[in-house]
Amino acid sequence: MERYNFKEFEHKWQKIWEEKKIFQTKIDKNKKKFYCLEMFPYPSGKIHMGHVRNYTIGDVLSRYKKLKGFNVLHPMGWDAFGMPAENAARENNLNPKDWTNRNIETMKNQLKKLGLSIDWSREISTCNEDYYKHQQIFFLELFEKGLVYRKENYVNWDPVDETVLANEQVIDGKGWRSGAIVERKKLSQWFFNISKFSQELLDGLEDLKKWPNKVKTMQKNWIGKSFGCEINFEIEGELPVKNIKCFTTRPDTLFGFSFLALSVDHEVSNFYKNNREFLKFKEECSKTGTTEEAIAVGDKIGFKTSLFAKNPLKPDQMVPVYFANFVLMDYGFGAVFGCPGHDQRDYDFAKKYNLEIKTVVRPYDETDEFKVNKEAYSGPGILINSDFLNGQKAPEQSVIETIKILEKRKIGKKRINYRLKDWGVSRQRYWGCPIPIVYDKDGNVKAVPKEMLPVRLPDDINLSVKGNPLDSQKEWKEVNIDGKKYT
Ligand code: ANZ
Repeated sequence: MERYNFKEFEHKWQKIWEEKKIFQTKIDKNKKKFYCLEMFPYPSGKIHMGHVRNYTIGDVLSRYKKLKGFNVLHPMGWDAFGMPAENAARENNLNPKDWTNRNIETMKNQLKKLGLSIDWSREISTCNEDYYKHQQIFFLELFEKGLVYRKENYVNWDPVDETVLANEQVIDGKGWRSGAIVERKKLSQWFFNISKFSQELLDGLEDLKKWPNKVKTMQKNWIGKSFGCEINFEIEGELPVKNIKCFTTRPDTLFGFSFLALSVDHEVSNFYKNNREFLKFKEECSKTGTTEEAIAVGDKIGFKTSLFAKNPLKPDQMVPVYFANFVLMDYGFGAVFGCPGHDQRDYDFAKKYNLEIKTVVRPYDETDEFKVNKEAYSGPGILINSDFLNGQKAPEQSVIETIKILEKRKIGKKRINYRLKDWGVSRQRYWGCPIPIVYDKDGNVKAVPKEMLPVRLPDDINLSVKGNPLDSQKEWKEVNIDGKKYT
């Protein structure tokens, strides 16, 4: 069996590159077409077979296009910032920069040995300041246009890694890397205002003619457009709460209303912040996990408030207001009107707390005597037990008709909701691109002037402190802009 001599192999390739410079990208103006391939690995250590497989595909395409007379650009990028580098550096008593650059060197040498046609004169690394300077410029341009903003938001907090986790990184209520029980924490964070473009993103899917339908459907669901209305419910009880707004896609089921449910983070929770029972309940809720899937399959639990909500279409009916674990704070208004007959989550909740289950929609092939049994009925049909709405076709006709009535009576109005959320940029740790924003002594935000960019990460860092190592970098944190002090 033939054995490869890698040293010889590497040497041979290096010679070819150096002598003939065959992979230096030169643009030939006579060639009409331009073809670009790109790879962007995370420099985790050494390359593995997954890299080899994917990069071979790029290499084959690049060579093929070159032979076909295209101008080919085959660059290389390192996605080099991120927490794993910081954690690995901490474990190995190294600086994240050294750890990352060492990995880049190793992986680069391995890729060179493979003889891939990468143009190494076109190499970037996201942790180099000549790269992240542009990232900071982009950030400031978005900031100037109001497309990036700061707000307080509930986040999944990993108390061990001391960082924010995306919903996808919370598995069974625990941090995917540390295994610690994830807490919900309110933090002030920066957001990209991507939800402003929800409709545009949705429309843009139509232009992606060659994309598989499966992928387009996933994108569509991710954007998640819902047509419905907001309803302003009148509230009675011992607390100074007069109204609560809910978003609903099924206002036509209002005659089946039997409770109103709030997220544990809804502003009404402020009245319960010293209530031991409520705090215990809130803790219980955080154990369910924070993803929509976890909430959907988990037990539905509630905490009864002293408030009651009035049915806007049937003013003599008052229903109890609960906090419930299945209501999300960051969708609609963080409040839901419960209709157990026609929504399964509401059905499970009503069964557990012995609340009324009213049938207000019957399937087309049933009589008006139809009663939901064992599970909610969410299919199409005819409205029943709904006074002046009886006989309407649900949902296509009945939803629109009910919205008209609610609008006329000034109780609600038409609303389109998107599930797509603004993109939070979490920077609680050291090894990432510094956000080019500073604060004056009153906490007011100031953009770092572009001439002062890049805001460099300090090299000399003590990783053994708990939390964000940048917090203890006093000298680095304090800056003087136009004679004024900022941090
Ligand atoms: C009452 C109702 C009756 C509903 C019924 C459905 C069926 P999509 O389609 O995903 O937009 N909802 C509203 N805000 C919520 C929140 N913050 N957390 C959890 N659920 C929330 O879903 C819209 C429906 O999700 C809304 O319509 C509301 O329940 C619920 F027979 O209102 B519905």
